[in-house]
Amino acid sequence: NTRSVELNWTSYHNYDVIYSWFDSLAELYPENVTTFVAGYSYLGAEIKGIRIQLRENATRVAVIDGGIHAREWISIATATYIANQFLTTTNSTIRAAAEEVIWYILPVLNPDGYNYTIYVDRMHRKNMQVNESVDCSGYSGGSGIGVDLNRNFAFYWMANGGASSYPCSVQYAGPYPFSAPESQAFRSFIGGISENLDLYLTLHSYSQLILFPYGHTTQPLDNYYEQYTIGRMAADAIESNSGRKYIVGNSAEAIYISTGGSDDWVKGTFGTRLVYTYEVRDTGTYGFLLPPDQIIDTAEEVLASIPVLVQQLIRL
Ligand code: ING
Ligand code: ZN
Repeated sequence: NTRSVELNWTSYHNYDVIYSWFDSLAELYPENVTTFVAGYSYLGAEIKGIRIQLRENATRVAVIDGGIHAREWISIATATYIANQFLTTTNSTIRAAAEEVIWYILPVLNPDGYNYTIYVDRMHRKNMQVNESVDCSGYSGGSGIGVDLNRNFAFYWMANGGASSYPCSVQYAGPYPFSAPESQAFRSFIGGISENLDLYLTLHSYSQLILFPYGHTTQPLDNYYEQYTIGRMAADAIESNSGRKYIVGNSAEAIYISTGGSDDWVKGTFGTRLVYTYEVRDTGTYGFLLPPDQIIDTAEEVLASIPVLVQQLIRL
C-alpha cells in the first residue's frame, strides 16, 4: 500500500504530484474511481487520466481535459479541482450533475511542455518534440521546440489560417496531422469512448471565453444555436457564481480563424453534441501567470457551469 497523497489548490503542482494523487483517489474510492493512461508524450511521460462514475446506471459520457498548452497552468489546476469536487462536494446541484455522467478527466495533455514551463521557460506553449534542422534564432514569434498540439488534429488541418507550417511559430501545426505523440494518444483514447461521448470540455487560458466549433469557418455548425444557447447559460452560471463575464461564440468569430484544434476534431469526427473550449481567467492582467490565489475562484466558477451543461444534456 502506497502512502496517500493529498492535493491542494493553493499552488500549482507538477504532473508527478497530480498522478500520485490520482492513484490515491483510486485507492480511496475503489467503487467509483479508476485511473488510465491514454498514451505517452514525446519524452515518454504518461498522459494519465481519471475515470469517475458515481452511479452504477450512468450512461452519459463526458471528457474534460486541460494542459494541452504548456503555459496555461490554470487549466490543469481547474481540471483537478473539478475531479476533487465531483468526489467530495456537499453541494447537491454539483453532486447531482456529477452522478449523471461517466467522467474522464485528463488534466495534463502535454506533460513534457508543462514540466518545461515549470523548470525552464514559463511561456512555452507547444510540446517538446524536436523539429529537424530549424534555426529560430532571430525569430521572436516562438521557439523552435515543439508542435502546437491544438493545431495538430486532423480536421481541416492547415486548411485556412490560424496555424503555421513554420516550426519556429508558436502555432506550428506539425509536419502532418497527428504527428505528435500527445495528439495521437488523445485520438486513441477518444476513439475508445466516442460512441457515448456527449460532452467534451477542453480547458485553456486566458481570455474568459466559452468557444465552440468550428475554428476554420464562421459558418454556423449544425447545432450552432443549441451550442450557443447552452454556452450562454453556462456563462450566466459563471457570472452568478463570481461576477466574471465570459463571452460566448464560435471560435472563428469570437477570436480568430484557426484549424487543427481538438474541439473541432471531436465535433467534426464524432458529432459530439456539446463541445466547448473554455478560455478561463483572466482577461490579461496576469494572463498566463494567473496567481495561485485565484485557482479556487476560477475553478469554482467553471464548476458552477457544469450542472447547466449536464442538465441540458439530459433534457435533450
Ligand atoms: N487559445 C486557443 C488556441 O488554441 C482556440 C483558442 C480554441 C483556437 C479552439 C481554436 C480552437 O489558440 C489559446 N489560448 O490557446
Ligand atoms: Zn491554449
